[in-house]
Amino acid sequence: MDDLKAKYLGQIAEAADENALETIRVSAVGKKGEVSLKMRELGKMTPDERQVAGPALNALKDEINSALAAKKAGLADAALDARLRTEWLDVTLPTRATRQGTLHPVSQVTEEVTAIFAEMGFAVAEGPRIETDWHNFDALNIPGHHPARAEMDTFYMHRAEGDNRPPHVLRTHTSPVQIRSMEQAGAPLRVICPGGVYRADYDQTHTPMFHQVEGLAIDKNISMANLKWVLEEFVKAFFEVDDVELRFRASHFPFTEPSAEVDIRCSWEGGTLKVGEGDDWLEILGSGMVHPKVLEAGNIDSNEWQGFAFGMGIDRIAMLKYGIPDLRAFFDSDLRWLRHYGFSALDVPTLHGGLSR
Ligand code: 2NL
Repeated sequence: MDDLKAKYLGQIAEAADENALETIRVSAVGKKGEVSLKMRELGKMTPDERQVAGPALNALKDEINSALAAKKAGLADAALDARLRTEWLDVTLPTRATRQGTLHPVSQVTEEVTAIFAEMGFAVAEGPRIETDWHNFDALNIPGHHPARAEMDTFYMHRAEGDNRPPHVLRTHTSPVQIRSMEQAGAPLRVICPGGVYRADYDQTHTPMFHQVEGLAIDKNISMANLKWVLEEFVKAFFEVDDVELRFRASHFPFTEPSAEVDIRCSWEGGTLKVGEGDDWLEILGSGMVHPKVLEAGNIDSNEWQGFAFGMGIDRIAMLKYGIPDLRAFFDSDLRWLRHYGFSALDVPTLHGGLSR
């Protein structure tokens, strides 16, 4: 029995893995194992012999079983230790220096414009890109026969055969969002509406989808003077200059009366734009006092309330501010372009922290 004990405990100590342990268990204490066979021989012994051999065999079986269990636990611990040694991570290492992605200039400039107007109390409103013909045109004092509809190069949605209602359109400006804001919130109102718009036009300076931001302020006693101040504050903050000179040129839009196009004084010396100095003028936006018919379309009493409105191209002011030469590249999804002109997603534009860095 001492030989058996020495043999199996020795084998268990040497076992390299769980499979080896199982083989040892079967050959020692399994049904046909050496210890089990010895136990079967107990029946042939004399009672005196059995009295000695029985407890001794049981003790041997218990000892082998606990040695097996202890070795199994030891092997599992060693396996875990080995795994943990390969899975370490130095949490004090710096993060990777390569930027994985960048903010598109359109997103960056939208954030900048939003931060500036938010400071002046304007909320941001969004609306559907597929619009009713009424919200996109009629509500803005552009009736069915109006030449502005033809000029806009509108994309029309499909209507089923025999359905004679006017088709929906891809919005040609973000003005319909402001009509919806008037309908929903009423007066007084201060909103800006940035977003994508669509016109069937494609050349060096036009893409069939581009971005606009329009602004609307409605209150009692609002005048062109308020418009001028708001736009001056905007231009100074956006182009990050201390002083600008604005030039209002009389113009015409169906939705404003009077209407003005706004230019800013600038220079193009050496091919780069400088805002606020020089002898050139740069057109950056259109504006005016909201036409009474447009207020009425938004369910606002035009005898009690007035408003100013303005609109500008986000892509265009992004090109001007960041010196991006070709509009069409905005929508090519070229990774080299995106890495070159893109912005860090972590530098959120704020007026106090800086718009661009
Ligand atoms: C431009 C000119 C403009 C507006 C947009 C507007 C909106 C409402 C009422 C009245 Cl709801 N006006 N928007 C007004 C004047 C000009 O945009 O050149 N955009 C790129």
